[in-house]
Amino acid sequence: MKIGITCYPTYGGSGVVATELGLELAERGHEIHFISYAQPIRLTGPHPNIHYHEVEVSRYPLFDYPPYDLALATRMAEVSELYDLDLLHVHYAIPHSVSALLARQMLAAKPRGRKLPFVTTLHGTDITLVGLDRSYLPITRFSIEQSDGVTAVSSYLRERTMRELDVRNQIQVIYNFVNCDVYVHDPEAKHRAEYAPNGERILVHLSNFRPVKRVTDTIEIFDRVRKKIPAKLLLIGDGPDRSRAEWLAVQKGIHDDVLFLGKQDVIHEKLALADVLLLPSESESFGLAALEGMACRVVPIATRVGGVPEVVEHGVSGFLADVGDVDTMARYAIELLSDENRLKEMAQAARTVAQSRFCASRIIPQYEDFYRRVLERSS
Ligand code: GMT
Repeated sequence: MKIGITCYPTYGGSGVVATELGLELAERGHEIHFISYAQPIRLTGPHPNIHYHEVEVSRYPLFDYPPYDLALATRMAEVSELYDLDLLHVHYAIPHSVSALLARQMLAAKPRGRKLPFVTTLHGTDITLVGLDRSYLPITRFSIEQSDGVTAVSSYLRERTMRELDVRNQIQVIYNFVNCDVYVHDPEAKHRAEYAPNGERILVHLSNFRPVKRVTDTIEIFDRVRKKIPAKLLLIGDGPDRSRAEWLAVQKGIHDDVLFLGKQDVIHEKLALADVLLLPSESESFGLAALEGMACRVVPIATRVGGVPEVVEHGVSGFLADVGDVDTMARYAIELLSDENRLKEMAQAARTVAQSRFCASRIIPQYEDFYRRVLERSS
C-alpha cells in the first residue's frame, strides 16, 4: 500500500508511534509518505520506502495565526495525487483529521473525482484535554465521525471518546507497540558505570515534561528512594516543567544524583541501563514510556490512570498507585530495589508482557488489516 502519515514530528508519544509505524510498514514493503512541518524526530537515516514531504506555512503580516491546517490539507492532497496514495493515516485528531477531511474533499471534487480515505488514530490529549475544550469539541467530533476508520490506543481512550464526544462511528482499539528486537535489556550494561560509577541503582523517567507528567513527583519519589538506597535518576526529555524539576532537585540537595539528559535520539540505549521507570502522570491514555521500559526489562512504577492498567499489571509486571501518592510509589521502588530476586522476576514479567502483547510483529498486522478493510469499504 501507499500510505501518507501525518503526525506531530517533535517529541511526544503520538509522533513516536506514527514514526515507528511508518518505519515498520516500510520494512514490510509498503511505501510511506510522511507529511508534516518537520521531519519526525525518530526518522533517522534514509530508507528506500520512506519519503518525507514538508509542509510550508506562509507567514504574512495579516496572519496572526498562520493557517497550518490549510497548508497541511493542500500538501496532503498534492502528495496523494502525485504519488497516487491509497490512504492517509493521521495521528492525533487535532488538526490532522480536519486537514485530511479537506484533502479528501479536494480530491473528490476533481474532474475525475478520486477517492482518498483517511484513518484517524486517537492518542490521548487530543480527546482528554484538547478535544473537550468547547472551542475544539464540535470540529473534533465532526472530523472523527467523517474519518473512514478510527483507532484508539487503548480501550480506556475508546470508551472515553465514545462517552464524552458522543461519536457514533466504530472505534477500533489497536494498542501501541514496541520493537522487541531493538528495545532489549543490555546484559553487559556497558554504559551503566558512566551514570552509576559506584554500582548505584538507576531509576529513569522519560517524558515531554508537560504538567500532565508530574515530573516533580518523580523528584519527590527519587528523594525518598535515595534516602534508603544509593541511586541515580536519569531524566530523559525536555519541556515546560524541566526547570521546576531542576529547582526541586537543587532544593532537596540531590541534584548530583539527578541527571537531566535532555532530548535523546536513541532512547532504548538509555532505558536499558535502568532498573525502574517512574511514570507518575496525572493522565495517560496508554503510557508508551512504560511499555518501552518494560521491553528493556525496566520495571514501571506508574499511576493507576487511563489506559496504564491495560499495559501494567500491578504487582506482576510493575506497580500502580494513585496520582500524587509519592510515598507509596517510593515504597514500591525501595522494596523492589532491595530484593534482587523480586526485581529480576518482575523485570522478566515486564519483558514477557511487552513481547507477548505489544510487540511490533503482533500490532503492525492489525494496522495492515485495518487499512485493507477501510480500502475495501471505500472502493
Ligand atoms: O498527550 C500527550 O502527552 C501527548 C500524546 C502525544 O501525542 O505524544 O501522548 C499520548 O499518546 C501516547 C502515544 O499513543 C500515549 O502513550 C500517551 O499515554 C498519551 N498521553 C496522554 O494521554 C497524556
